[in-house]
Order: sequence, then C-alpha cells, then structure tokens
Amino acid sequence: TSIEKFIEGIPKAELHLHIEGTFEPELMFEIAKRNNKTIKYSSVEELKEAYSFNNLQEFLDIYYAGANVLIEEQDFYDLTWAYLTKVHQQNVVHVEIFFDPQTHTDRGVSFDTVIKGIYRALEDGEEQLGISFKLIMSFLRHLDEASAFKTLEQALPFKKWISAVGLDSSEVGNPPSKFERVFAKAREEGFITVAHAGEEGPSEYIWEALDLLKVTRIDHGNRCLDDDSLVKQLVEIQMPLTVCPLSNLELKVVTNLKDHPIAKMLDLGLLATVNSDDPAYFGGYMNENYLGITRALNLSKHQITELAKNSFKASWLSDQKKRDMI
Ligand code: ES4
Ligand code: ZN
Repeated sequence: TSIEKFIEGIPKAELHLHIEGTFEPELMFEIAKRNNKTIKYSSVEELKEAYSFNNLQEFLDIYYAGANVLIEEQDFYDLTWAYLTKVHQQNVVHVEIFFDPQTHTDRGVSFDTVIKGIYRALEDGEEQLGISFKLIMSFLRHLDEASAFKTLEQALPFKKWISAVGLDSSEVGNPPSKFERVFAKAREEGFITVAHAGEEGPSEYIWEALDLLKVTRIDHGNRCLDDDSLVKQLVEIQMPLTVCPLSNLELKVVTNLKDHPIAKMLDLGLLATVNSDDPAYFGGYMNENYLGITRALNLSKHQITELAKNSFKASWLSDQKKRDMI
C-alpha cells in the first residue's frame, strides 16, 4: 500500500537495538552447529514457538540462552553483518547499537572477541552499505556494581570504538542508582551515557537516570506518562525517548498496539523515536515497527516523518549530518 511504500522510502536511524536481539533462529542453528553447541529446541519452528512472553524476564531468559552459542569472533561478525544487510533493505542509514559484553564474558568469551567481531562488521557495513554507526556498551543491571566496573575496565583499550555506555536487563529492583558510581567513572573516561528506564520500572527510575546517571537519552521511557512534572521536564530539555512499539507489545508493556502511547508522546512535545529493540524476538525490524503503530494509531504521513526526523535529531551524528537528514 502507499503508506507501506512511504515508510519504506524514508531514511531512518535505529537508536535502540541490542545486537544479541537480532539473532535469527536460522543463523542460531547454523552457528550452534559449527560450534558443537546444543540448543534446547530441536528445530527453528520449535524455537520460534517458544517466543511468547508475559514480561521482560521471560524474554531475557530466552535471549541469554540464545546468545550462548556465540563463541568466535566470526560469530559476532556474522550476527552483526546479517543485521546490517537486513536493515539496509529497510532504508536504515544510521545505527547506534547496544552490545552486552557481560552476556559473553561471564561464560568465558573474551571482551576482545566480542567487540572485534561486531566492530569489523560495522566498518564493513559503513563501507559497503553506507550505514554509519555508533556502538553502545550496555551493563547488565541484574549483575553487581563490581562486574560493571570490571567491564568498564575491559572497554578502556577500545575507547575509540565505543561512544556510550548503557544499562539494560531486568529493570524492576535494579534502579539506576545501583550504577551511579560506574556511570560517573564512564563519564570521566569520556563516554556518553544512556539507560533503559521506565519500561517496566516506575517513573522514579527515569528521574534517577537523568539526575544520577546524567543520560543523554532514555531507552523506552514509557512510564514517564505517569508523572506530569517529569513529562514537562523531558519536553523542556528535549530528552530523546527511544521507544520500541513491537517490543512493548510482545513484553506486555502495552496490551494492544492501539493503546501504544507514542502518538500521545508526540502530542505532548516529547522527542519520541521508533526502534526495534530485539527484532528477531519481537516480530519485526524498523519498518514493521513503523507500520504497526501507523496502522494501530492511524498515524499521518506528517507524524511518520516527524518520528523519522526525531531519530536523526536524537542521534549522535554531527550537527552537519543531522541538518542533512532533518
Ligand atoms: C532488552 Cl526489551 C529489553 N529491556 C531490557 N533489557 C534488554 N536487553 C535486551 N532487550
Ligand atoms: Zn532495549
């Protein structure tokens, strides 16, 4: 249809994507086989049937299990390259992606192996597909502060490759305040900071991300709508929210896309963007996310354009490149 063509046609930036969340079942089985690793499910179809979640934790358990088969640098390269070729077809021209080093270092894969595979694919993607990129190292918030500090140390030799640090995994019970000192050290070292906040956790966690972690973007941020004074502040400082519609639907943050708050966010003047989070698990990449909310909320071409422009505004591209895209 014409609205589909319109969504496909506009250039977009992806600002909230976990590279481990792009692991498609077919590639998972292929990599498991060459690494002599077993998967709990006997076929791609059986694995896909397990992708039904009642909350964030149920998803995370499956997501970490899937990542278990990634061992060699080439595995991380293949994972990242598959993602880039996929979104290249969707007119995604810039990506700022998360990787979760602790998911791999905690099972004996070295930090170097992980980042070298991902980074080499990103460089090839820039050269061969014209996709510019930034890399965000995300700490797992269910692990302790000491583990995050250790991960930050491991990242220092690769500082030139990593733009920012983030915070993901099980939100409730693991508030931003748990990582205040790690993030202070990260900022001292020159990293930008972002954090998942207000996905399942309360609006107070968004305040903490702003006040204690000094973030430049909030990942998700849905629950800001519970607090009028927080919305006012987010609008005033034009703090980007990297919203993930299909993720919200699959993890029951919203029960129906028709109830998704992204149109309301735009109406309130919030700098909301559309992102895919973990597309291999949530049933869609960038364009499927745009199409889902467009149909459910009857978005106009003007609103779609605003969301796409917001993705560049909220990015860490140079001011010149932003102007070119907006
Ligand atoms: C995540 Cl949707 C979501 N929330 C928190 N942490 C994550 N890691 C990967 N996807
Ligand atoms: Zn996320």
